[in-house]
Amino acid sequence: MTTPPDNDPPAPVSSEYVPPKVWTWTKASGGRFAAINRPIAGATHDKELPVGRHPFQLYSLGTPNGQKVTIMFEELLALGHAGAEYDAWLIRIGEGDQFGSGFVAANPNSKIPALVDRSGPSPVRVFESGAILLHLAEKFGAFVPKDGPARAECLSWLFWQMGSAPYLGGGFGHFYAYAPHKIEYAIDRFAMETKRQLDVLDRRLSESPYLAGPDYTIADIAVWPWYGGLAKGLLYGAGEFLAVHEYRNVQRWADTIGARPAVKRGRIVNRLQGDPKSQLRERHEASDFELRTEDKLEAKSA
Ligand SMILES: N[C@@H](CCC(=O)N[C@@H](CS)C(=O)NCC(=O)O)C(=O)O
Repeated sequence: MTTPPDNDPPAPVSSEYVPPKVWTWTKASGGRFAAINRPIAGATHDKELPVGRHPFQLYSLGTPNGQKVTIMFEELLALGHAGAEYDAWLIRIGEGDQFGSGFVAANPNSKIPALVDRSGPSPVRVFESGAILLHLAEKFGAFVPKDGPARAECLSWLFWQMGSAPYLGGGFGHFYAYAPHKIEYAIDRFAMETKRQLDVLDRRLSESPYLAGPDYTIADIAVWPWYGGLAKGLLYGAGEFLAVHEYRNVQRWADTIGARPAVKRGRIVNRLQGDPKSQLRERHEASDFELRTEDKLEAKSA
């Protein structure tokens, strides 16, 4: 038997999937999101987006990516920026709302969150949660340092989140919680990367109260819904598996941010899961927080 040279790929095990020459979309991939996954972009149906009376129109869902933006709006309003009033419309991604023509015009990538800024002479679309946070931070001069090393640090952590969270959500979360089969190789690979990312955060937060330094910024607002949720055992039921309690500095930071009143409000907007008392399906007025979904449903059916 000859030893293969180092650069040869390992020989496939006989039961292994052998990719064809050209991939084709012949069957649903299985798993939790099989019904909405497709290999082509663009709209599947005509549907205009509703427009409310506030300067900002947000089309979203209360997932970690959606929460970033509603937390940002609630923080801006809490700071006294009345110009940050917003309508938060519910986009049900499980039902394909993200493929309606109006949504695709707001975000050609067909993913929540999508924002239409109507505060100026003509509407401006903004998509990708990081771009939305930066757009709002610059517009209101809040939650982003103006210049210098502090700004560079803030943007570095903001973009760290954009690059890192797909390994947590699309990688670890998908294979640990949603894939139709448990594949050890995939879970192992992404658990390792997720723990490495938690350690990156933990080390940074051992030297600094917030990610960008002494102040709470859009970097924290972007990272908290993903990694704060993970640290508190709220994502994928994976707290014990990943031993999240070991990341003490992430725990401290997650608790501090979670206690902010604006965060408590923002995280329940457009939410469809969990305790009905902590779901505010759409937000059009500040007073909507006083009357949660369950109470509204009861009031309607009475
Ligand atoms: N990088 C994007 C990610 C957005 C994203 O993945 N959104 C998901 C929900 S959390 C979505 O809309 N998925 C619908 C789909 O893939 O069809 C951002 O930060 O805005």
